[in-house]
Amino acid sequence: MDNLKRSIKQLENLIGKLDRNLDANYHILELIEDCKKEIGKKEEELVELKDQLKNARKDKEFYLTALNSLPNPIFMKNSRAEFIFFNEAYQEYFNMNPDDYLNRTVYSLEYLPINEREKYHREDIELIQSGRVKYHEKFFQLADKNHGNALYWSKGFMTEQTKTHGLIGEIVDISIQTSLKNELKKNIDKLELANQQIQEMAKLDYLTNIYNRRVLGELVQKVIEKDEKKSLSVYFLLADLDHFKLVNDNYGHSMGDKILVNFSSLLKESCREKDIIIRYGGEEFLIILLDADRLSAMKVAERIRCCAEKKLLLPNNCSITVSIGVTEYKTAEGVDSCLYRVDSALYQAKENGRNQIVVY
Ligand code: GH3
Ligand code: MG
Ligand code: MG
Repeated sequence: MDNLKRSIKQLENLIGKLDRNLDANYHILELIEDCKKEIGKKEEELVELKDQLKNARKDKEFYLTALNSLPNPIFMKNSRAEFIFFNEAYQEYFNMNPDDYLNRTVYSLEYLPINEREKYHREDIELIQSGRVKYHEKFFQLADKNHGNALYWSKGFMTEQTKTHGLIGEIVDISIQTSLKNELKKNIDKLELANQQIQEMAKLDYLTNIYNRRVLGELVQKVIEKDEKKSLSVYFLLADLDHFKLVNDNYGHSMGDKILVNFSSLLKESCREKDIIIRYGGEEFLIILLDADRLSAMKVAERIRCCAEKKLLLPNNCSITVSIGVTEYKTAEGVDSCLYRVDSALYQAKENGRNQIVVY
């Protein structure tokens, strides 16, 4: 522009010195005028371009500042899948120097195994071409040498006017959420275990530590149904300590408790592991003999009765006796109906004078 102005000045000087015909001078003056107009136009265009450049720089700074203000690591790649931008959060998260990676594709990152590099590069190219989005959870080696659990998100795109392809990605660290989730899972597991233990404890009698009658509904039905498939039968025994009220009255409640605990041990000793012993009421105990027959059930009942007579002794050496009702559980009759029958048998044993067994 300055050169052009200088040339015009020289021309004007020359014209002043020239002694030629007027037509030629006039033509030159016209040319000079055109040039001046052209220069004016160019000057205006230049001012406009300078404004545009200033605005573009302002915009660039604005968008860069915005991207750098984001707390999450952000990166961008060009149409050849080469890194062209990392925000400050990215540089901090990975403790990296952008100059080491700019204008390089993931394929050229030697520290990654070759098969991973190939895979990621292929993915990048595919996303850039298709404009698709990719989203997955990933473990990263972090600046402090720890591993960070993060959500990795990236998307290909194309600008509308210039049809330029690119890719933008974001990393959202979820290490805290992951450790909270793991912590929560551990606590839930502990709670579930505690809950199971509570449920098991709720089935036990606080004094004798054998089952209480809560198990009747669920456990007994289940066990009986399983045993029904066998050729041998299930037998119900209902044992009730005789004149137990007198024990409490004469020796106190704690002596009564002791007898109840001793009787529970005695029952356990007299039965097999698979049989079910339940404290059915205060001094009433239900024994369910699995895989038994009439003779074996009577033998067990008699063993219990004998043991009580011999071992369940009071301080005055008198024994506490037990009356027992015995009955067979009939296939598919239901627990309640069997209980009714065994209770009747027990009642009969009491009626007959106690310290005996009655089979119904
Ligand atoms: P029967 O021969 O007719 O069965 O007479 P019994 O005295 O044994 O029967 P009764 O039903 O009249 O009395 C039962 C007693 O058992 C009354 C109650 O105080 C006592 N008992 C029930 N549960 C407990 C307990 O947990 N501890 C103590 N120490 N006594 C209990
Ligand atoms: Mg009794
Ligand atoms: Mg009773």
